[in-house]
Amino acid sequence: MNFHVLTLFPDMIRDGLMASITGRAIKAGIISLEVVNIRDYTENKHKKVDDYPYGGGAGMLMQAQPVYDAWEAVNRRIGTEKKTRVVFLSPQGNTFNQHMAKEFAKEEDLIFLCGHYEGIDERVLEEIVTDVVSAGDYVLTGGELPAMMVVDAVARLVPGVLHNDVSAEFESFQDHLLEYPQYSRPEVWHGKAVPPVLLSGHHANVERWRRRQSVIRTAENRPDLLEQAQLTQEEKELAADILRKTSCHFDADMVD
Ligand code: 4FD
Repeated sequence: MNFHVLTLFPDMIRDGLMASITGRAIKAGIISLEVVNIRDYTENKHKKVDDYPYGGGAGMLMQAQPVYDAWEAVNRRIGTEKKTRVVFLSPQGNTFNQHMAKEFAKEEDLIFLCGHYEGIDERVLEEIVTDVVSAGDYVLTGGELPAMMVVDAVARLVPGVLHNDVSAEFESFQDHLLEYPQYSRPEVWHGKAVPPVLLSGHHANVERWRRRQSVIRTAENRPDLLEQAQLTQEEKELAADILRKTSCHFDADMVD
C-alpha cells in the first residue's frame, strides 16, 4: 500500500512515520510513503502559498493553485485510471474510527491533504477531496498529526506490517470491547501480584478471565460500545451488574 501526503511540513510527516513500526515497514518495502511539499508547487518567486480571505476575517488561507498542482503531480506518479481517494484532515469531518481504517486499508494508494493557517480555499477542496476525516473534536495548528494517526492506523492493518500476524486479526474477535489488562515479569511489583489465573497455565481459564475483564472495562469506561458488542447472556448480566454499580457516578457528574 502506498501513502502520499501533501503538506507544508514534510519533515514533520517523515519524522513521525519513519520511526518505530511504520518506519520499519517503509524501509522493508511493505508500505511506501511519499511526502510532497506543497510549497514546491508555487508559481511565484517568493514561494508564497497563502493569502488573505475574501470578505475579510482573521488569518490567512492556503491558496488553491499550489495544492491542486501538488495533487496533480502525485496523481500522475500513481498513474492509474481509477481516481485515488484524497483524505482531508479537518475538524469538520467524520470522526476517524477503526471501521474507516479497515475501509482505507482496502485501497492501493491513499492521498492525504494537510491544511494549515485558517484553512484552504474551498474551490480546490471541492475538486480533489473525496473524504473529510477528523481526529476528534478539537482544533490543531495543522492536519499533519491527524494524517499521521490515520496512516498509522491503516498501515498496521496491511499484512506484514505487524510481525505478530495474529494481533490485528485477534482484534476482530474482541470487536467493540476494550482490551483486557496485561502483565509481564516480575510476578510481584510494588506489592502488586499478577492475577493468579494468568500463572495457572490453564489456557481456557485464562481466556475466560480475559474476556470477563474486557466486558468489565467496557461497561465501566465505554458503556456506549456495549450495544455493538456480541455478548453471551452471562456476559450481558455481568455488564448489567457493572452498569448498576457505576450509574450513580454518571448521575453525580450530570448534576454538577
Ligand atoms: N480534529 C483537525 C484537523 C486539522 C486541524 C486545519 C481546516 C483546520 C484539527 C484545515 C481547518 C486545516 C482534526 C488544521 N485541526 N487543523 O482532525
